[in-house]
Amino acid sequence: MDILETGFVKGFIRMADDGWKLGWHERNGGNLTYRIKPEEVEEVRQFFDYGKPFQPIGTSVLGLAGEYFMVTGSGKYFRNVILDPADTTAIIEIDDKGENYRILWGLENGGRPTSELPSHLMNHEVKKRVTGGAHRVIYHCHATNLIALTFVLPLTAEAFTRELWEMATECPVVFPSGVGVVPWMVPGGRAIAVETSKLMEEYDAAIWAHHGLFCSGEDFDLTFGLAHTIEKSAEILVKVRSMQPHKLQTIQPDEFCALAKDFKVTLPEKFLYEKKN
Ligand code: 2HA
Ligand code: ZN
Repeated sequence: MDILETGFVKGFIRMADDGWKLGWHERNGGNLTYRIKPEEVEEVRQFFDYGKPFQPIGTSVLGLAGEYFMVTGSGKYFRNVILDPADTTAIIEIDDKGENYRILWGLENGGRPTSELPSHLMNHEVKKRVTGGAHRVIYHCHATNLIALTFVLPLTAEAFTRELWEMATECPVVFPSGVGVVPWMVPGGRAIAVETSKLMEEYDAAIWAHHGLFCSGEDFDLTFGLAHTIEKSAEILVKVRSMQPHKLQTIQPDEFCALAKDFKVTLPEKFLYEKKN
C-alpha cells in the first residue's frame, strides 16, 4: 500500500493540479489544506515519522487540538505537486494546546507548511465550529479575473456578492451566503488570518483585495467547485465591463427571490435590495 494511493491524498493532489491547470497558481502562489478524517488518519498512520519536533503555528487554534492536516509546502509550486507530492506537501499534527504543529510525513527535502498556515488553521477552526465539523477543505488561489475586479469594484461584500450573483444564474445557489472581502493586507501573518476568519463565520468565500481568493468547503469537489464558480462569474463580469460600461439588462431582485424559492436557499436581503456602489 502506497500513501499516494489513499483516497484523500489522491483528491488533494488532483485539486492542486486542477488549480495549476486553470492558471491560478503562478510560481509558488496559492495553498491548500485538508482536515483529515480520523479513519483516514488510521489508513496512513503507518507512514508517519514521529521524530520531528513541534513548532509554533504563530496563532492559537484550540478548536483544532489533536487534528491532522494535509497541507501544501511554503515556497512549493502547485505545478510540481502531481510530480512529487512527498516533496511539495506534508501531513501535520496539531498539539493538544492548538499552538504547535509537527510534520509527520512529506516535505521530505525540508521546508515548512504553507506561509498561510495561520489563515488556513484559523479558517478551519471557525468552519469546523459553524458547520458542526462538516467543512474540511480550505483553498487559497490567485484567481485572475477576481483579482482584476478588486481594482474596479468597491471592496465590500455587497458589491462583490451582487455583481457575481448577477453574472451567472447558478451563483446564488452555489454561494447563497455571499462572498466576504478583506481589504489589502500583508499576507502570511496573524492579522490577515484574524480578518479572514471573522468573515468565515458568515461566508464560505473571502476575497483578498489585489491578491486572491479563500474558499472553504466539505470536500475537494465542493471547495474547488466554489472557487471555480466564483472565478467563472468574475470572468464574465470582466468581459461584460470590457464590452460596455453599463449592463443593458440583468437579473432583478424579484427574480433572485424566485430562484431562491425554487432552489430552497436563503439569500440575505442586504445583497438583494441595498445599493451596491
Ligand atoms: O505564495 O499565495 O498568499 C503563497 C501565497 C501567499
Ligand atoms: Zn496568495
